[in-house]
Amino acid sequence: MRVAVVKNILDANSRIAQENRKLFDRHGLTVINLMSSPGAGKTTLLEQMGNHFGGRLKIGVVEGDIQTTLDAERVAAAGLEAVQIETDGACHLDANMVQNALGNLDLEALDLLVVENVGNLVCPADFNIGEDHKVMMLSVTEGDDKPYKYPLMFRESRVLLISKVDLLPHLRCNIEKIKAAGRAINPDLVIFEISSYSGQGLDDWHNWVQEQIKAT
Ligand SMILES: Nc1nc2c(ncn2[C@@H]2O[C@H](COP(=O)(O)OP(=O)(O)O)[C@@H](O)[C@H]2O)c(=O)[nH]1
Ligand SMILES: [Mg+2]
Repeated sequence: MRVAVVKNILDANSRIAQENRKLFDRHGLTVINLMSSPGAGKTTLLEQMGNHFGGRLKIGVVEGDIQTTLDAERVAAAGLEAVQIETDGACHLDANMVQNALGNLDLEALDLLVVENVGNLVCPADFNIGEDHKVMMLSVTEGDDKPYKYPLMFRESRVLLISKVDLLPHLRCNIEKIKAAGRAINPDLVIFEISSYSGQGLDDWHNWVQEQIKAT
């Protein structure tokens, strides 16, 4: 009966995800679910977004980690309104965890909410949280074969951020191979090559984010 159990869990999750979605819509809030393996550079990018958007966009962040409040502290220091979920072992955020965290944010005051999911290239792709866009990050240090090995997240995502491109000269990573494999899995994938260190590609990413902000 394992199949039935899994189906029930996903059904319950999508019901709560719909509730989250209604709440986000009521507040005119754009929501991004940011996913990657541990260490791809999600929190560093959020710090960059804090610096870039400054007073112009009010950004909230839900941080998901198995343990610690370190990431929430980092993004709060960058001027973002942050709340931390400690999953205590769970490898992804589900809609219920996000719903419980939302009470700690002033949703009406926010323009954008970014949920930094637990570092994991597999499980988070299975769980809708009521987001508008799934955005995944793959750093060039992870290797150019990863779209083939972890296709679900590439299929589910609207955007692929290929991160840490400043490191390319030191690696044997073929970025064209990542892009071709990503597009073979998901022809609609929007791809940005970025570096939070050098700043390469961040303008294009910030422009894309700005375009997604709902008119209220
Ligand atoms: N070379 C390089 N390192 C980066 C970049 N972005 C993040 N890092 C480093 O990668 C490590 C993990 O970054 P972090 O943002 O915590 O990753 P997260 O686990 O996805 O949130 C840290 O040492 C960052 O300084 C980048 O664009 N280039
Ligand atoms: Mg992080």
